[in-house]
Amino acid sequence: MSIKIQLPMGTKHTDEELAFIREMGVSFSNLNVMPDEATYENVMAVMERYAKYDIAVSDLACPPLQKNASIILGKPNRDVEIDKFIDFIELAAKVKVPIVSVAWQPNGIFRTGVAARPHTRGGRSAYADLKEIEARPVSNDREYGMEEIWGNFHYFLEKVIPVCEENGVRLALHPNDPPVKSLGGVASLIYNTETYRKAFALAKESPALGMKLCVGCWLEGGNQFGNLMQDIRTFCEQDKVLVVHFRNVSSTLPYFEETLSEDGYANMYEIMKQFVACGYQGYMSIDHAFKGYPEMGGMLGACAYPTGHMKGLLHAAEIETRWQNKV
Ligand SMILES: [Mn+2]
Repeated sequence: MSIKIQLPMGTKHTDEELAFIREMGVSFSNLNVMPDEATYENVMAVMERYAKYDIAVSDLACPPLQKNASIILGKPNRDVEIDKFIDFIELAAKVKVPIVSVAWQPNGIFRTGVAARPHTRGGRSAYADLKEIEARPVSNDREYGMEEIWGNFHYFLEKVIPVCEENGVRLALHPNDPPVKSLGGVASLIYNTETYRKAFALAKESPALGMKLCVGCWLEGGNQFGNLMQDIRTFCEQDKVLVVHFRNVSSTLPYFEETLSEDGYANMYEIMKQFVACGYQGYMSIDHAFKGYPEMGGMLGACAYPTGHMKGLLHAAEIETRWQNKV
């Protein structure tokens, strides 16, 4: 058993794209399903087609439910949206995919832009300047404070965790990105190790709530987020890590660029070795790639090099760890 490499995928890949993914030796996909496609028949048809290319679905996400402003901000229609979330969990169970994505980000990820910056070798990549982000007006009708946001999360957990437990489905909770206390006037749920612990405690330590351990977010926050190496060990030991986002950045906040794995400030080989040493056997993806070029495979083409680099680091880490264990 080894760490399982995955790619974020949609439902409409061409045969050529699926063949390209198979050639990379990537056997798992984090499948994004839009609400109008979220039926048993549709998802099964996609999974059966992908299976012909030896690609299994490791986790499901429905983007409008994954980051749902009505649920997160406690809007009057939140029960309707939570019911849709519950339907999606039941769908995941029916198609035998045991992980569903969630991120408590009503306004998505905050970045200043996507451009070629000093650390990206001319590639167009996302970057964040906290000064610019903090100067923006509120993103919603008003500001939402910490207690209210946690209250809404608690309300969601009480309805959804029992359904997850009954169906054998686990939620993979991603941090708020960038990991700061509030974004666009909305208090962030997860911006450090302590807030993850608080979330797990609120779910009464149910195995139904796990995490997407986004190395990128940890690195953006640096020590403000937590001790990455120690957190990898602790959360692996507690079986909380369902998916890893293996991503590097140029520096910690207040300014960072999303870089190639080998160009950021962190030593990604040491990080990979820590996952291997901790016996992590779940899923791992590059999270984000550069913008790519339309005539060179677009986003999928842009994912190929960093995915290959990540596989190389995994391969080397496994050999080195095995060798060390023998001596
Ligand atoms: Mn991430």
